[in-house]
Amino acid sequence: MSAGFAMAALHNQQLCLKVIFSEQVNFTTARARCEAFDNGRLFVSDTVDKLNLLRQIHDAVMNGSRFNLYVGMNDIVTEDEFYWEDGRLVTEEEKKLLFQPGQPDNYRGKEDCVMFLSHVHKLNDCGCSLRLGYVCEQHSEVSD
Ligand SMILES: [Ca+2]
Ligand SMILES: [Ca+2]
Repeated sequence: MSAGFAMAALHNQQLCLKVIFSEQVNFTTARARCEAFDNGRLFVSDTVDKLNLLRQIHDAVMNGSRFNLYVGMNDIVTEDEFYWEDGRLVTEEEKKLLFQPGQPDNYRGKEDCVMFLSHVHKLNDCGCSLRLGYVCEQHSEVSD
C-alpha cells in the first residue's frame, strides 16, 4: 500500500482509500493523481456502505472541516450514461441509491463529473472544472 492510504474492511472486501484535500484540483488532475499510485484510480463508490465508509474517513481526517470530493464516476462521453472508473456502466439502481434526490441533474447542461457531498454523504453530478478534493483507491483486480 502506498503512503497515506488507509485500509478498511467492508464485509469480505478490503478497501484501500486515500482522501486528499490538501489540494483542490479539477477532475482531470484528480484522476491523474489517483492513477499515479500503484493500482490507483478514483474511488469506485458503488454501494451505500462504501459511501458511509467514505463519510467516516472524511470525518476522521477533516477535523470538522468539510470538503466535497471527486469520486470515480462520470458521463463525459455520453450524457446521462455514467461509468465507474473500473469501466462498468452505472445502473439505474445504483443511481437511485447513491445520488442525492434530484441528482444527477446535469445542471445547466454542464455537469459530467461526480462528487461526494460530505454533508449528506450522497453523490451529485458537478462540473469537471470545479476544484475539489478527491478520493483514490488502490484496487487489486486487473482492469482493462
Ligand atoms: Ca452530465
Ligand atoms: Ca448536479
